[in-house]
Amino acid sequence: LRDRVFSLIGGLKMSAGKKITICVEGNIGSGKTTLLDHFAQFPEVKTISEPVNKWRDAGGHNLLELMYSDPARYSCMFQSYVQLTMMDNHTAPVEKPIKMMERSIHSGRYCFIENLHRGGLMADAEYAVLDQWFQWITANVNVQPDLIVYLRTSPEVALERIRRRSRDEERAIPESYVRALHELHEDWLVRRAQFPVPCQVLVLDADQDLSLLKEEFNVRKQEILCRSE
Ligand code: DCP
Repeated sequence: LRDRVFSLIGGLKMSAGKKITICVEGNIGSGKTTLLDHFAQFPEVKTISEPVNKWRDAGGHNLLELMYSDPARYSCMFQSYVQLTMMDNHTAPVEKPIKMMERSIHSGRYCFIENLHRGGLMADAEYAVLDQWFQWITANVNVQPDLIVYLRTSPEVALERIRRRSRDEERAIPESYVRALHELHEDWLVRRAQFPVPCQVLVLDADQDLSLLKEEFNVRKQEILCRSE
């Protein structure tokens, strides 16, 4: 099993006692929370959900709402807070051998900040400042994942799930926004077109119904957790 896991992961080096960080990535609505909830049952895993509740209540301010209501005005403020809360999650000490996080500071930079800037919703100067923060953090703080699990969806499925769950703040998300985010995830993690991929990537087909996806998580649990024993 150990050999199979290592060959599937493609050379991920594990030494006894080393703690592993897994980041779960994918478009909005791809099923990241479902994967994290599923893995929370395993004793060797500490799951850290995305700090979306912090984003909805930062000193009494709903930053997510502000960002969607006026992205040109608030997206820089919002993404700077995302970077802070993601850095907090990356550096949070855990007792268990495996930390599983929803998203990362990397998708914040390469997918969301990039998308907002390219879409004309973030000024060049704001983009430059956020990028310098990102460069400083990645050079000076340990925000390095050991494995990314990419929940790959088609934009249509992501849109359908976003509509179905109807989170208040996300009602006005345009279809083009989700499509553009899809392309950026693909550019980053599959086509490897422009930005550095910080670690090994495991791609899962997340278009399937979430109950089937849970079965796939079970089947591929070893691969995802990449335990050494
Ligand atoms: N978001 C953002 N910028 C980021 C990260 C997230 O604008 N750097 C936004 C997009 C969503 C909300 O925050 O409106 C939460 O997005 P996620 O895709 O990270 O989380 P979900 O709960 O949508 O994931 P899933 O449905 O896969 O569980």
